[in-house]
Amino acid sequence: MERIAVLIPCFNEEKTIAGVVRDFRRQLPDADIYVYDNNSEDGTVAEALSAGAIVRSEKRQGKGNVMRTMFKTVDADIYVMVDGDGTYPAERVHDLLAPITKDEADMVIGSRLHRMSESQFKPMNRFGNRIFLSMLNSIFKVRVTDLLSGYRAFNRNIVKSLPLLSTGFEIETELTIKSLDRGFRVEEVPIDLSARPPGSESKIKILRDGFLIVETIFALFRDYKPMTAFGVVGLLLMAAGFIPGTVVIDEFLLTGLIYHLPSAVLAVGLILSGLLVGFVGLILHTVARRFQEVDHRLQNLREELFTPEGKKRVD
Ligand SMILES: Nc1nc2c(ncn2[C@@H]2O[C@H](COP(=O)(O)OP(=O)(O)OP(=O)(O)O)[C@@H](O)[C@H]2O)c(=O)[nH]1
Ligand SMILES: [Mg+2]
Repeated sequence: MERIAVLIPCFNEEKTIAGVVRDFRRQLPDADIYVYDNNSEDGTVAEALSAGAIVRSEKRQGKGNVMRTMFKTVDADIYVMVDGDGTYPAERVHDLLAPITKDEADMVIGSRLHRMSESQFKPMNRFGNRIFLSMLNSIFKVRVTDLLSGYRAFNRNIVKSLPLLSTGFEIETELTIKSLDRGFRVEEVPIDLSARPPGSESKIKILRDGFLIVETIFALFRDYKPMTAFGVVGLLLMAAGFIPGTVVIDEFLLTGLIYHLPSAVLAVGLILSGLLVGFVGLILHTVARRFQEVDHRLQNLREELFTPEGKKRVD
């Protein structure tokens, strides 16, 4: 019998949280349902308790902070993560769980943007999602359709081994990229998103959270694909250096002399900077590779020492 934990990060969701807890209780009668409150100022805690959830609190504000605490402290075989705003369909949880229980995936994303989904997205959120997705798909060649979904299922292995650092809404981007980079099996299941009920408030601040997500994508690009990130900048610098460079070379070939000394200095400077940046990329690439190997060995070690349920293997 596998222990399932439903994890609900929550901040001021008194209107909807009780309904979410009850819906999941109905679908998964034996699961432990955790509501992780983050300094809510309304009746969220009381509502969650009255609906029968296990309520825990996290002082450090932000969905990322809460998720990291949940992943660290909650003990289960399978994890379901869902928002507390009642916008994700609880009855679809079985479809999210199926690939995990059959051991066909490590993480299943409930995709709101799948072509089979009929989601009630705010136009701005849909637009933002599309932009981030095309950035990510072009950099990392991932083939997910919903990067930022808050409805996911995980097995214990991925929950306990991903090193997550984000504090806010950028955690979902980090989660997706780090899972794919480490070779975890990621699947998507189409789901329909409904709108927040009237009176409940969105916690997303489009500008601030949008910037944070872009920043996260760039940071992951730098750390996980350094050769490409630095290589592109290096090539651009070198290409820029060739512009004054050709003038000088042309002149030298024609006259045997260099009159445009500043152009020559500029060309050399740009090309050397480009080379330098390129080499930084090469070094970081090698370092990142070696860390990937260490990561892989740690993962193997973990599998040798612990069962998938997290019990120590005895010899
Ligand atoms: N614990 C905790 N949860 C948060 C925080 N900010 C947001 N959440 C929760 O994260 C979930 C997602 O937040 P939402 O505001 O619904 O974000 P969204 O789903 O992307 O956007 P909308 O549904 O359109 O508002 C909700 O359950 C929120 O209560 C926070 O600082 N701490
Ligand atoms: Mg929401």
